[in-house]
Amino acid sequence: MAKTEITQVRNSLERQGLSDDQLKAIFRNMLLQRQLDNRGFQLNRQGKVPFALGSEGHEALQSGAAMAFERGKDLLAPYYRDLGLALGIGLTPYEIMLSIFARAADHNGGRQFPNHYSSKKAGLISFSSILAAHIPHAVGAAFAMQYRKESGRAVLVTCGDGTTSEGEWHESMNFAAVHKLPLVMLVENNLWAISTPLSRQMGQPDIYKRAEGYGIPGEQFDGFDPIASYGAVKRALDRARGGGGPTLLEGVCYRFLAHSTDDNDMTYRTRDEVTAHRKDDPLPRFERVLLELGILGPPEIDAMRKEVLRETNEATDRAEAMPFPAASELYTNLYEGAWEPWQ
Ligand SMILES: Cc1ncc(C[n+]2csc(CCOP(=O)(O)OP(=O)(O)O)c2C)c(N)n1
Ligand SMILES: [Mg+2]
Repeated sequence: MAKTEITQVRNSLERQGLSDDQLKAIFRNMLLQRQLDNRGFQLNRQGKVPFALGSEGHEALQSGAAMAFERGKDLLAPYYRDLGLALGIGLTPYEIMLSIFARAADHNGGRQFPNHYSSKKAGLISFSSILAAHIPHAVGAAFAMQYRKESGRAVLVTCGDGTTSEGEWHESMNFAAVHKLPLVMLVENNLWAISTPLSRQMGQPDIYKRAEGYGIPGEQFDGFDPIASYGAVKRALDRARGGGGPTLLEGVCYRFLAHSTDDNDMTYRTRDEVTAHRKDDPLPRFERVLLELGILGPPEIDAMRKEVLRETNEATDRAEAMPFPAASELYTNLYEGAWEPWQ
């Protein structure tokens, strides 16, 4: 690794004020995210879950962003690829596994799509699979915070690059800008929207530049660097919490795996392209930074890896042993009272 990369985080200012413990927590989150990701794919191949989605390549972006989230105050309106954000704001591997296995004890009663987490306690808003549908909800939550004069709070809403082509995305950004809402729109630009590359998605590939059109601040950062992500999200959330209005952020990363277990990415992109991005894999890159800085040594990293695997195994076994929702619950939370649609 180039020496300059190390010196970038050597002093506390460039560490964006992150303590050693926070840097360790970020790395641990990244390891856990990748382990749980892999487990989802394994369970799918074993025929135990019908579907899994990976966030490989998004670990740095999400774990850094989660460190800027204030638990008990802020709200998170994520999208389906936000495993690291969910873990980073306090969801446990067991809660993640309950969602993947669609068990009754899941916060959505095992009735949501896998990877669509929610947690009232953690401030994680339940979201839809319909791209961008959650963004007006996030704007509504930010409007409520402003209306109720709840200063010191903000909404962090995320989406992928492809989702920025949706009408709701524009409408939400415009409304948030006009009303100076406490909102941070974090776009996780992984260069693909299933099989659609960025070049077929938009004429201007720098998504953050659209901020100027809304009259709000915009910032782009290296999504493979968790410290850069933390810094950008922290600045934007602080501004939003202090009444300074919304910000558009763009973290540039890469989707290393296929979109989900349901597609073969080799039908629309080349192995060479994926390999070229792999050399920037955020996990080994951040590990080298922590080793060079002396924040973690090889034995500690080894122990952390084992602990993360143990935690993943335990969460998998525990969730798998739980019951599915009862058939009698099929219409629960859908229809008022005891009304049954077939009557
Ligand atoms: C309105 C709508 N159109 C299409 C889809 C199908 N779909 C699901 S994910 C996806 C790609 C989204 O790409 P992006 O926003 O870049 O997020 P990424 O999956 O790359 O993280 C598409 C087209 C959908 N869920 N909703
Ligand atoms: Mg994408």
